[in-house]
Amino acid sequence: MSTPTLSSLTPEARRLLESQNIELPSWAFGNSGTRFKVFGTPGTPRDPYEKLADAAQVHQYTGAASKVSLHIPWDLVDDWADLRRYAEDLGIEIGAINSNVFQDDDYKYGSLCNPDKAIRRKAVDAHRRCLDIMSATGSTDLKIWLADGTNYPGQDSIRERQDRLAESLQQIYADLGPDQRLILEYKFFEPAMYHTDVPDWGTSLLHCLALGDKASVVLDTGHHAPGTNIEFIVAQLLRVGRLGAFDFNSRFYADDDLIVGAADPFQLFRIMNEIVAGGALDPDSGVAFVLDQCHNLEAKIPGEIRSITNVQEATAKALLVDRVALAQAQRNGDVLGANGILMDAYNTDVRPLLGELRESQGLAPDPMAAFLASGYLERISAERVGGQQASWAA
Ligand code: AOS
Ligand code: ZN
Ligand code: ZN
Repeated sequence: MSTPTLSSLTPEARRLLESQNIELPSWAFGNSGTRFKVFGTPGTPRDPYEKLADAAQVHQYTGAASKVSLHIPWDLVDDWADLRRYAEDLGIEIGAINSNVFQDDDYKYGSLCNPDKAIRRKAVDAHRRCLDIMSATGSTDLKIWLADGTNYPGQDSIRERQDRLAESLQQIYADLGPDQRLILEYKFFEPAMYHTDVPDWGTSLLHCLALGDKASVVLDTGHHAPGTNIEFIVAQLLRVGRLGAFDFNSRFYADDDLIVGAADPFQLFRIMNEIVAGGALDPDSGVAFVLDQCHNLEAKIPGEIRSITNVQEATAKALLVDRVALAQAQRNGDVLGANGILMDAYNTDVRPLLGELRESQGLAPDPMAAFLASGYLERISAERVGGQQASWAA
């Protein structure tokens, strides 16, 4: 394939690439680590305002990351209207609100699935508070990931936990505003080790279908067993109109939360290929592209910039796939021809194209170099003392 340029793209491919927006997680800017050690990074934000300021840097240099997800209660503030204004002044918006019902002692045996009705009510109320925060911040997505599950066979009834989950989700769903939706994430294990209450896309989808049109599945790329064909799940959820959002990251072993596209750029391309083929790249498609990552060793703002450019590269390659020729090869049973068409697109260097795109948007062609030259990291390292951890867990 010849080197692509902006003018060689179809107008539709160019529009889609220009309008691509990837949401950033507030927790990526806080210190994080493993259960062995949390290494601090100089300049780490001390509150949600500073997390937003850092996120705005990522958007300033990439032009493709104008939203920030918040995690509640990690990101609690006194005045939500004030935080919203602050974000708007920075040129960004508040994205999904992530409910956190896994840190209180009360949630030891689960939250929405807990055998104790009073604790289930407490967890439902925590989600209602998230809905209030969404109304105050203009956020439309309530993102639910549950740590619920059991560690030992017989510890609790798997079946009854599903019934409790359905009932709790129904109570939350009933309180959604007209422009709000509920998106339900799945994860095959951890922290529960024997069974997890929402372990896979099928379980999430069943609950979403039972709830109604305003419920969709969140696919976190790190939450699958090794070898899982994630692009199949993408295609299937798009087919039934229930892919609500991605949590992008990379895994080598488990839920590693490394930079998206770092471990397996080919997998990321295959996922974006299904997105493009399914018409889901358009910002109005209802699929939110969100990062869910932690930067334990690397600097956080550059880590997020690299993540955005990795997603953009995979997307640009997916947009280069010659879909007419591919359909023809597929119809003709031309196995190697069809595979070759995908590989041609994957093996194309799209970095010059993306540089050209950024320049056409008034940005520097290399966002990482431009950010590193700006002096922002040095300034926050000198100004901020006592950075906040991404989570309360050590
Ligand atoms: C947990 O493994 C999930 O990926 C959630 O999305 C979680 O809320 C996020 O990773 C922050 O811990
Ligand atoms: Zn996630
Ligand atoms: Zn995760």
